[in-house]
Amino acid sequence: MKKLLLPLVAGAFLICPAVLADEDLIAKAMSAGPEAIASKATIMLPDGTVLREGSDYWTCFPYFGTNVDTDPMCGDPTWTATMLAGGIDGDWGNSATGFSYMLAGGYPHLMVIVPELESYEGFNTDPGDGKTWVMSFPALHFMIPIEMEAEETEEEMATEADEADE
Ligand SMILES: [Cu+2]
Repeated sequence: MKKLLLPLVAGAFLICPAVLADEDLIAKAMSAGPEAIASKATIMLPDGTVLREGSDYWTCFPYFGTNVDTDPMCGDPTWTATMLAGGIDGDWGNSATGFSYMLAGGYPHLMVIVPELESYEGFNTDPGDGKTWVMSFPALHFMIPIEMEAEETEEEMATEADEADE
């Protein structure tokens, strides 16, 4: 009996994405971009399913490919079209310049893809050192760190309050 249960449990995990409520997916997608962008953006799943119609400029995704644990992203038309054409694992082609926000992940950043970039030798590849970094997966693109000012200010205020208490 136990042997039968294991595959059933594994199967339940596989259908997890479908179980996530649309509101949760939309909220997750919107967390990737600045409020002014996210509030008007089209919310889309990686397979092209539209969860919420928006303007035709920014499109926010709650995750990439089939991995719901990946960080959400808001892309401009070039970025969105490039991603939908190649998928997260595909060859994006780098045929045009496009921009994308990833503000909700471990390293909040802006991403830029550029056309016909043949060499990125010498560019920083470490996302943790505060510099612009370059990543070649799934396609060559630059990442620009962004500090989340609201959170920082709250932290600073808390620190200042602590110091005032002492
Ligand atoms: Cu990124």
